Amino acid sequence: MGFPKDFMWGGAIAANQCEGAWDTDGKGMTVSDACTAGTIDTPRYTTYLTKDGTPGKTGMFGSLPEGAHRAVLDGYYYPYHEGIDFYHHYKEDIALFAEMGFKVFRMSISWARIFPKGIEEAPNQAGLNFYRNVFEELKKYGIEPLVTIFHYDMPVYLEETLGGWKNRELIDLFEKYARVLFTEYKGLVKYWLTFNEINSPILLRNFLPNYSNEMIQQGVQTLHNQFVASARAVRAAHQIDPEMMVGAMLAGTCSYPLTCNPEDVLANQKRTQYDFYYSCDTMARGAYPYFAQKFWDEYAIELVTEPQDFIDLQEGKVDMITFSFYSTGCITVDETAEKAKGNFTSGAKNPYLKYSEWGWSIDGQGLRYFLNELYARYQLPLMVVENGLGAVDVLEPDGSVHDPYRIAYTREHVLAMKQAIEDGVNLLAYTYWGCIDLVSASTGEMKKRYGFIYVDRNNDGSGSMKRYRKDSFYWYQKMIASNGEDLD
Ligand code: BGP
Repeated sequence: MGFPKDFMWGGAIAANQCEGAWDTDGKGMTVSDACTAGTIDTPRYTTYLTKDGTPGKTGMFGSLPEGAHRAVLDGYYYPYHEGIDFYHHYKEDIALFAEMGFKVFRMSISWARIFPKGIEEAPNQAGLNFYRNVFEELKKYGIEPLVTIFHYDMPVYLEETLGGWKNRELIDLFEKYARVLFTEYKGLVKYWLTFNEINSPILLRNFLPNYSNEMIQQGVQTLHNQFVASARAVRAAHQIDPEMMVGAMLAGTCSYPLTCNPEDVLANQKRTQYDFYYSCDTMARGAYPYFAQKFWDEYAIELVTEPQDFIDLQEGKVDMITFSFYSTGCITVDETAEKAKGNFTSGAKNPYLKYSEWGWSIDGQGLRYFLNELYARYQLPLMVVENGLGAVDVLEPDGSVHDPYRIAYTREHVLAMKQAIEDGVNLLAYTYWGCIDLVSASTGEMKKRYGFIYVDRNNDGSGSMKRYRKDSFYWYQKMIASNGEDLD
């Protein structure tokens, strides 16, 4: 028992949070490039110039005034512009991943490196070459790439000129982009994920203050268009190379009822249906679930669809289900219950769990529970493609970093996966999030570090970009060598 011999251990990153080189080799501007840095207490902003050239800013999820364009302004710091400069350090970084014994490496492709605006006839050769070089470097060490096609990194042109994912034109553009990738990297990349945390547009309703009905309308339409785009990509991948396996990737919004009050139990069931199963059922079963109509009615959603969409959804069912899992939440009808944060999980504080420095709960057993729930429902192979602890690390003068908290977090989740496998779950892979320190998506900080590898880079952009092995690096290496048995 325990982990199967061919279990894929590894790590995960995303293009915008790592690559840097934001305007190099013909890459177009993406929405990430106009995102400033924040902290746990101060928000990140999107900066812009209005029609008449006046500079302005709005919250990361806010909308721009009519006619304004995202712009890089003086006086702001944009952490994604340089990231951790993976663009120029990938060989060194991959050598370190190989040293830890990675079998798989999850990364994303930036659409704007391949199609700078998103609408060009022909792809940008320099962008295609960059990713080819990365995949070939991985192959040199026998590391399997697991590639996310869209990870929160939209070409600005598509967002501003076409109106983003609420415009159905993006479905065709995405299919074209995905086909280029499948054709170009056939034989090099077997595992693909279409959209990172595809359920996220509707999750925002749970915690953004001022969340309007118009926003949920847009969120649900965005999701529909992305489901269809994803299904078309799955079908294309199977046509181009039947060996390819394409997965859905969702934010793993695992939650419990806060109490055994049946009202809490029902509230949690409904939350899970809307937040997770609505998306996962559609992608895995090829049709919207039975409660979708109720969800649309509740928010007075007017969904724009075409008859062919439903055929596409049926023909483009995913081969596997993958998800991010950081923390769990508690749902209750009691409005006075103490609130908690989390990665898209929200709700009340769980008195049985510890919380990270950024206020996210730590819940290894939750992962075992969630894996069992998903396998029971879908009987499709699963992958945990994001899981990790963001914490403040100290680089000692001798270049070491002592991070027992990260080892403890990872140990707890590895053990939970082992138990889930022993329960009978078919789990293929584990890619620890932020296996090398990177820019945090929610806060834009470097200080919130996930890595087994420390990157000398600070919140204000200072630092040498030098890489250092943390204590967790050696722990993960030893754990992989024992295929999940040696957790000391
Ligand atoms: C997920 C995203 C990742 C990653 C992670 C950790 O939602 O898919 O891109 O950043 O969360 O979040 P953060 O960086 O905010 O700590």
